[in-house]
Amino acid sequence: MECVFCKIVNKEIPAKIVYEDELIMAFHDIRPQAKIHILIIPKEHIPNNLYFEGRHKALIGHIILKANEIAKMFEIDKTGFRLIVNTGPDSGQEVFHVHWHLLGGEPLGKLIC
Ligand code: D5M
Repeated sequence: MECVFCKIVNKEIPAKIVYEDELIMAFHDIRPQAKIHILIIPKEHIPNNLYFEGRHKALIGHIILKANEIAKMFEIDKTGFRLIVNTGPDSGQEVFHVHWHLLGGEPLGKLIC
């Protein structure tokens, strides 16, 4: 299996895991772009946002709600945070196992949208 995030799910390579349940995992990004930079992934290998199907609706909701809990865990719920899902070449997606970037802990700068 070549997918680096599947290897983290299977505990074949280490990660600084901050949350895990039967469906998802969250761990520190190895190349943080902000003071707090957590990646939230489904355990199922789904290459990117385009591959979600109707059966994933509950999983997607679960991830969004857990993102709020993880933000509270890191005390960035009051100061604010950003959730990003890069999808495809123009987004710069590097790891083709869908993931949410949870960024915060400092002012992040305004995006154009
Ligand atoms: O983001 C992919 C992100 O994944 C990027 O910020 C680095 C991070 N990454 C890559 N390998 C690891 C490991 N092994 N642990 C933790 N974080 C990792 P993308 O949206 O695909 O550009």
